[in-house]
Amino acid sequence: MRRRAIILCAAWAATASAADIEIRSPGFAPSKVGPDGALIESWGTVALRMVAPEGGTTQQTKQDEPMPAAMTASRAGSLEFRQVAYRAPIWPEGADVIEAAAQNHGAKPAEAVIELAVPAKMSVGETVGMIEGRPSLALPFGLRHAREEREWGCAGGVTPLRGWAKPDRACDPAFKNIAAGMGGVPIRYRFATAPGAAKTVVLGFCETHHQAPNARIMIATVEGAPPQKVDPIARWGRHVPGVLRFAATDSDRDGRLTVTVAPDASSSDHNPILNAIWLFGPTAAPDDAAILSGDASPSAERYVDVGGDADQALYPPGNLRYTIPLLSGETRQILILARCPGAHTVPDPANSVWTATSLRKAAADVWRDRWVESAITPTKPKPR
Ligand SMILES: [Ca+2]
Ligand SMILES: [Ca+2]
Repeated sequence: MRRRAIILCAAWAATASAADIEIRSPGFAPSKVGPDGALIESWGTVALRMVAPEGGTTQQTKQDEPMPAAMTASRAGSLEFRQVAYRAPIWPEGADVIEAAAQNHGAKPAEAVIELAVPAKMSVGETVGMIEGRPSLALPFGLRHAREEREWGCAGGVTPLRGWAKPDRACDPAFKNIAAGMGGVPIRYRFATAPGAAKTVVLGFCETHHQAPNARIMIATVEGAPPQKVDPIARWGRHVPGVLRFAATDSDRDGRLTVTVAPDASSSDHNPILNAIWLFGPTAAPDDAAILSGDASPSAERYVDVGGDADQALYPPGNLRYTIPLLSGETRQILILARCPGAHTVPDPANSVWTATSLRKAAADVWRDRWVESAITPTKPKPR
């Protein structure tokens, strides 16, 4: 299946250049939109495609006003899938936007299946896709995608930092690599267990950046146990590895234990960190000294060097699919944002206030301002 998708993408790439449409904000480097509506970024290509019903036709037009945009529409049976791609000049460096809508023109209810094609190297979490540790794709928010989950892994959106921590004593090597939730993203892991199972979960921390307490304060939450607030400097000191223990239970009996480390509201540094995770049987957990030294790690049911080579994403790589039921005449919208040239990140839709309406208005406003400016300063070249 993936092989077929790669071949199709290659065919697009070979034929796309003649028809690519440029989108940009005034004075910024453009991105390209392929003939299927795909956003072609320096880090890879993302595309929304209606894959069911099959056998549709696609048409595309270029728009110059109120902002440069590519309009792509596919029709299959009674269903229409429309996309508008443009650059929104949002803080700090802009983002490329696809506003899409699936509409049922038929008299009966129908179902659209929309595929979000992403680069093979993209790690896709719950709200954001990462390329090389950088948020690069904001996923459609409020729409559930069908996802396979691995036995355990990180739910995504966080940045692994190799060798970030500098423990000042001999300890388990897992303390050195970390994951950081840049911009306040919670660090979340899930572990498969028997439904309702009890475990002892141990989280390892070692703070190396801050020197004084009250800088990085986090809330560690493990399913079935009371949350624990932790300020690693106050509790253990700088460069000192420490552990927190939790009596965990799969309290919602879904066969998964959820572990989350989030910034506390009082924290001036909003980026949570996590160094290591151990899972032991409920009564089999060794003492803290054995865990800190690394002696206990081989006997753990699960031992995670968070941010290390053997760490893994909860979700396997690959394209996402959204199944959208539509009543007669109904329209459902999908919004994705992609990291554009020169940008270092893309807003996380879980924390972002941007909507399709406000993004489109921001894009149109920046071009209208450019028109006004060129009208009162005739020596400046007019925007295309
Ligand atoms: Ca659970
Ligand atoms: Ca680690």
